[in-house]
Amino acid sequence: MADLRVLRIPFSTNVDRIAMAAEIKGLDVAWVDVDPDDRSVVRDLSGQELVPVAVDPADGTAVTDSPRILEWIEQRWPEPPLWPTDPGLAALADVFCRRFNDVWKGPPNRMTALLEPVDLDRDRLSAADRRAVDDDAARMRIWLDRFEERLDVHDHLGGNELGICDVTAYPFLRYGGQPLPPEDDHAFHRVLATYGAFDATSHPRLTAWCARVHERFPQIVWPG
Ligand SMILES: N[C@@H](CCC(=O)N[C@@H](CS)C(=O)NCC(=O)O)C(=O)O
Repeated sequence: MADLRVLRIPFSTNVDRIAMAAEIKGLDVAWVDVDPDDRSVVRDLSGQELVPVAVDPADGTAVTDSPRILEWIEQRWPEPPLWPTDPGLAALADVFCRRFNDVWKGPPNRMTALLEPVDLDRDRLSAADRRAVDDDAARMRIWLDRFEERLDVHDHLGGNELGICDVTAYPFLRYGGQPLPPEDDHAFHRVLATYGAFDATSHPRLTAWCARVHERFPQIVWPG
């Protein structure tokens, strides 16, 4: 029997987090591919429609929401740890992840909501919406600089070891540093690729980090 079952759809950033964690832990995952247009199986199992959903095959427990799934995986399979073993560093990692999920994701989500109906053409927005998009674009640019500064001190976002901060951020940040596969037409991913773009000249450490993490998880990146 697999260690866990995970419901997924193609090109899901939040599913990629679980794939990275499972790879670090050496877990055997039974992936269940869900039709993005028919979420009934997700709804029946978990009472909501979003993926990932992790299911414990032993007792059928369904866990939703990638940060909660990551915590559940850490508790269930503690070795090797995703969080730093030092309690102070573990608390800082929690702060980083909480901020990433609750704050960093805000701008690209808001921009997608505004830009998707106009085919990502900023010029077709009202003046107020254009201003909102530009403000969020500026936030994304500033935060790229913060990640770059963070990587000046350490090789990974949470310290010297690859861990929960990288698992949390990489599936999103990578869109800014790698070519988008032509078959990935998610508006959110196009927003990340356009407004979160960086390269070896603008952000050399972030680019090197992206390449390091990509090398560690070659089978996860760009599935499909
Ligand atoms: N907070 C949730 C968000 C889950 C989420 O938004 N999942 C996306 C895929 S990455 C989804 O199912 N979106 C609905 C859709 O694409 O139709 C998590 O972190 O797991």
